Amino acid sequence: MALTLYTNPQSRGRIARWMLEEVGEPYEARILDFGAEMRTPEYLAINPMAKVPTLVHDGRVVTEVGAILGYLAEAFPAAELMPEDRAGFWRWMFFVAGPLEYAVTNHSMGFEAADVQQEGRLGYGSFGRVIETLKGELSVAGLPLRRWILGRGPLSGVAYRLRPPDRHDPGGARVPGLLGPAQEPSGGAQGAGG
Ligand SMILES: N[C@@H](CCC(=O)N[C@@H](CS)C(=O)NCC(=O)O)C(=O)O
Repeated sequence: MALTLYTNPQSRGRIARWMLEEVGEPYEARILDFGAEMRTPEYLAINPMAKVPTLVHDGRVVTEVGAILGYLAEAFPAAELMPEDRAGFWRWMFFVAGPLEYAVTNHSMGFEAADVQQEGRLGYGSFGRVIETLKGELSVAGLPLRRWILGRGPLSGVAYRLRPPDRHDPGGARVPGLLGPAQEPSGGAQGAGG
């Protein structure tokens, strides 16, 4: 069994690395610098997107953070990283990898849909609605996403876009307006806070 993660500490790769730590199996982390090291013929043969992270497990390549997280959760069931609620797991995993990822990225670059027609064409609609959807899910005790982020149950990579600080990157950025990692809102189950 061989697990290799191509990554960079200042990248989404730290999300995959966090998940690997949760899996608990030995793995090799190959740190690639941005730029030339991600564009060598050897690395492009593994990931033609020239991006990190890339996981290689026994010769099989998995790219895309969400896919890596889902793959690891399924490949290592003993780590109990995939909750019984598969519907919630996949729903929120794809929500984070799709709408949340691109809403936050576009927002950070100053791009917003000009009108309701453009919102209709964007898979995430609007940044505001994405954040409100996430806040709504986090604010209701017992719902899967909130439990995975804040609760004591199995830690799930579905929280990955929140980028909690960890020992690989203590300064991880957070989605604005959401709770930080592992903090219960004051008043317990009542709200996601600001
Ligand atoms: N959709 C990819 C995004 C990966 C990605 O954008 N990685 C960035 C770092 S966070 C990267 O490798 N950038 C290097 C470059 O484009 O030169 C995923 O989810 O894994």
